[in-house]
Amino acid sequence: MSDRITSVVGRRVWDSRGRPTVETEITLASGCTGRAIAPAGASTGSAEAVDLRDGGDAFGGYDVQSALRAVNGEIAALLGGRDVMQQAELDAALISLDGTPNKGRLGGNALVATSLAIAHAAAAAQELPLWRHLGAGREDFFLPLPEVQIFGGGAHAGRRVDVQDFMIIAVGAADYAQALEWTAEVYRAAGRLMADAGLLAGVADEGGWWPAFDNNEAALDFLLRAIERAGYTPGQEVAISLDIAATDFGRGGRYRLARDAREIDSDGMCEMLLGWLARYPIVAIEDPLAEDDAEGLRKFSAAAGSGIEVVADDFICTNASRIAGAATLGACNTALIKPNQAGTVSETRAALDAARAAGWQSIVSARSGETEDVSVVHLAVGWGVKQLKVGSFARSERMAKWNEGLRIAEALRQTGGNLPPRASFPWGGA
Ligand code: 2PG
Ligand code: MG
Repeated sequence: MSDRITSVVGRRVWDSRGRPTVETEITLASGCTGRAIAPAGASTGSAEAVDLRDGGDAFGGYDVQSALRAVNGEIAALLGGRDVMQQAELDAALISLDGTPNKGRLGGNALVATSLAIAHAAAAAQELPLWRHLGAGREDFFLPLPEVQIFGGGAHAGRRVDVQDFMIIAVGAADYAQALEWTAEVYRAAGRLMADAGLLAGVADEGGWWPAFDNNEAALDFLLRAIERAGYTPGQEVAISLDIAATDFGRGGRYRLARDAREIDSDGMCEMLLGWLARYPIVAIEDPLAEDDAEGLRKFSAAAGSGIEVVADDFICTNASRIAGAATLGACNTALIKPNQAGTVSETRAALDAARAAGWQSIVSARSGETEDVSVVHLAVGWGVKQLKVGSFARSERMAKWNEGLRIAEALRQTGGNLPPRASFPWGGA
């Protein structure tokens, strides 16, 4: 089938941090529509597609009028009359229209909203949910295992602690719905512990509790206690995962730990993190070293071993050739997949394929600046990605995504939503 694009509209909407962002809405000859909203990161890798902002005084310089002009002008003219079913061809046309290596002319935000809107419109034209359209030809759908933030730190909490995401993964949950139930209990227990200790001070950017701790390890101790207080066995039922987001405080092999009031080198970082791996039930650790510290990432990955996920975010920026390079180097073993880092659906898919070709695990991820857009959940299910990271278990831009998974499980007629077998994860044991 084919269905022609009759209109492309870019409009300004607002994200979870109260900043402007780009929404693209595509209408087809059949009358079907598709729309998507660009998210935005706070701790960004330098090789990400450019999040085009206007600068100036309005809205802290974050306005997106130039990206919107691109959508409503050049991009609308390019896409008008084209067949919406040709995602790869349309993405390639968008990339060459932009003409820069980093999507800096039209804006990665303009492109990702448009590319995702094309996918939504194509799904609507077939009267399919997006996950089923993206997973065309597959029958073995499952839900991704949630990776959920309990304490938010780093750039998401005014650098109150250095580590950005203190997360849990309900590794022992029987299904997706149970993983959310266990997460809800741990999130609540963590809040109660904070209140008991007089440390409750609201939430950080992604909904995780504000990290009013004296140092990074205090956060880890609280997290462990929260898992126990909620009644789960740490490691067996609920494990810890971390996003160190080390690019934010490391450069040139030096790492400045503000809360611990010291500066350490790359080996010192490795040693500290390996100590945490030995003492806490951690199954995944993201960006343990900065994006400019390939050798540190290689050394850390070798020392951490294959039983834990060493997740690359800033180092690969959802880029297929960067993933291939990282795999050759032996740096990391898991790819964080963020559509707006790549800029189009096709490049996001290419990054996932590169990770799979390298034998890596993959995690689809949202950003710290989010909206009601739930496209990432559909990408994870449609493409058979085993894990999903969308921030904490609070605030509707996060809950919209966890809840969408429940609806998809129901559409699949799977009670609670099947999860990938435990043995298929690095920590699961073969
Ligand atoms: C990350 C994300 C999500 P940001 O670093 O993985 O936690 O943060 O969107 O700010 O880059
Ligand atoms: Mg990250």
